Amino acid sequence: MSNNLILYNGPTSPFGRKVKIVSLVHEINLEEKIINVYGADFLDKDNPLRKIPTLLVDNLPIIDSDNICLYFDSITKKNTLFPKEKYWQIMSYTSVANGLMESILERFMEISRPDGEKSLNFINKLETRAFRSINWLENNLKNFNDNIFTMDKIAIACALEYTVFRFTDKWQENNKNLSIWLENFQKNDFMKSTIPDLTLTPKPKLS
Ligand SMILES: N[C@@H](CCC(=O)N[C@@H](CS)C(=O)NCC(=O)O)C(=O)O
Repeated sequence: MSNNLILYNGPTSPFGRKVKIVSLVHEINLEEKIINVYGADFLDKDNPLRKIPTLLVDNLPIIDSDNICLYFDSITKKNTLFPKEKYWQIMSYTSVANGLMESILERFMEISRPDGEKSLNFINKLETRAFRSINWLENNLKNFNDNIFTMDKIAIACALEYTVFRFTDKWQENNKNLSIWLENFQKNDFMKSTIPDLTLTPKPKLS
């Protein structure tokens, strides 16, 4: 008998998009509940971090997008997105993509603060880290620009698109190869069907 899967997700989360894409690619049957995480007290008993995505497998919570992707990969009959020969590289590139998402998300939270509470130093640090990560991806493109379909590619594409949605597309001028790579990757149906609806952005809870 198969498990009952409930995925708590948000309308614009890049971490949630990554998980959603893996569920589509792996044809995982689940019930997705789009919630406003900033008011989701009910989530605390399963995930004390109160973050999305959170997956419930029957009563077992799986916390953090990477763990959820690995779980889906472990139950699918499709090809793995984490082939053994490239495992550590895939995990590390996925972590860079996650860090880029985090920088852009934190920057958005910081600029949403009222004047007087924002830290320009912190915003600068996050922007510098984001551009440094994108340049690094451009410089290391040959390591993930191959014909094997792996997890890092999904994470990198979600992170770059999120950067464009929430911050800037300026990086595309200086990172032409990465930009072309993204343009091609965006043609996948799973990218088109998961474009976030930014009009549904929940108002972040800043304290
Ligand atoms: N490391 C986590 C990060 C998830 C995350 O930061 N989710 C954000 C939405 S994009 C969230 O739930 N934020 C709620 C909050 O910080 O209060 C993962 O990979 O799942």
